Amino acid sequence: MNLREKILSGHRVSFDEALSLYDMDFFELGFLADGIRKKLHGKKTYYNINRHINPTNVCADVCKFCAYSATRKNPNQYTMTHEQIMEIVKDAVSRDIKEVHIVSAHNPNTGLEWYLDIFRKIKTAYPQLHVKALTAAEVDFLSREYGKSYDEILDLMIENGVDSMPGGGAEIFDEKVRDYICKGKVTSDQWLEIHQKWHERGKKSNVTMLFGHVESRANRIDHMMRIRELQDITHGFNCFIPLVYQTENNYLNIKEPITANEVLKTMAVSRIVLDNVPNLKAYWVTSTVSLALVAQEFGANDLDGTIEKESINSAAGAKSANGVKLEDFTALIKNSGFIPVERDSLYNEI
Ligand code: V47
Repeated sequence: MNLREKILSGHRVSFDEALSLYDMDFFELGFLADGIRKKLHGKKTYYNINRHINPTNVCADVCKFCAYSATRKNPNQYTMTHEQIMEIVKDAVSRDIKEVHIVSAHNPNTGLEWYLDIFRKIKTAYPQLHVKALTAAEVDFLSREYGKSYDEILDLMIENGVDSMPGGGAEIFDEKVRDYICKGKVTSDQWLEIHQKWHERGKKSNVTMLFGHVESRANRIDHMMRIRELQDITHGFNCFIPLVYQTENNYLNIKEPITANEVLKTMAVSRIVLDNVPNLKAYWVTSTVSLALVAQEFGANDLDGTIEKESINSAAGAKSANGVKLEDFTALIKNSGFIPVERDSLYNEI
């Protein structure tokens, strides 16, 4: 059986086969990924109505790719009060927003309670609102900073109202690349361990991959393989999100942004490799809306959401600071030949 037949008949691909997909004819690769997408989701493209909140940019860690952290290139430090965060949430709820996605830098000055109490305050005021919060990188930071185990932090998150975990902080799992781009942050094994523990509590999460910087194609496949292996055990990842590296205002100094062709290939390869992760998100914030629409034909079935305010990727050059209008978003999906379907945070259709 050749690789094409193997994929068409639903067999799992090996590391070497996955790597060779990058050399396949571009449209053939797209066709194979699209076939898997169609089997799983037909022509539906999911989105949700969400609000990103990034409550502080003060960070104890130093990641070369990051333009958001206030410690170096960005001198404008901020830390929101809980009252300010609650104002944003109140406004979001009044406009029928279903999810808040709360991710912060690793601020050593706030205390553990500042990180956790806000979830309880949100849940108490708005029990129906889905709280997606704290990346595994933040969990690791809080555990180190406050002398608590991962188990203790994860239990505290649940007690305080966190519903699911976002997929940030995964970056690239290869240890050599990771050492170069974000030395000192949560390790790959720790990132996976934290998500495994979260899944063992019956909870769901997402998983990202930051690509288009110094990593090789083999590093990307290795990243996907490690996700596939854990997913076989826990089945806790809802969605894979390849994040296209944004080049501005950071210390990686990548001169040439990744090509659209390579982004689409990576989307398609991930749809084929991650046969046990149900959803593939084309995160328009980092890919641009236009490319995210094309990615729908290369395996992607989720375009994230309206976002409203975004600080991490827009600091590095993404045109996402003010989100997109819902009517525009759904019209774009329809006009590209797909069916926009609103979902909740756990991928139930609304
Ligand atoms: O982990 C930082 C990335 C991530 C840059 O789970 C950059 O639904 C590109 O994880 N260029 C945070 N990316 C965002 C994130 C996320 C986003 C949307 C949805 C979900 C989800 C998760 O942003 C970080 C890091 O990998 N990032 N700097 C940059 N220059």
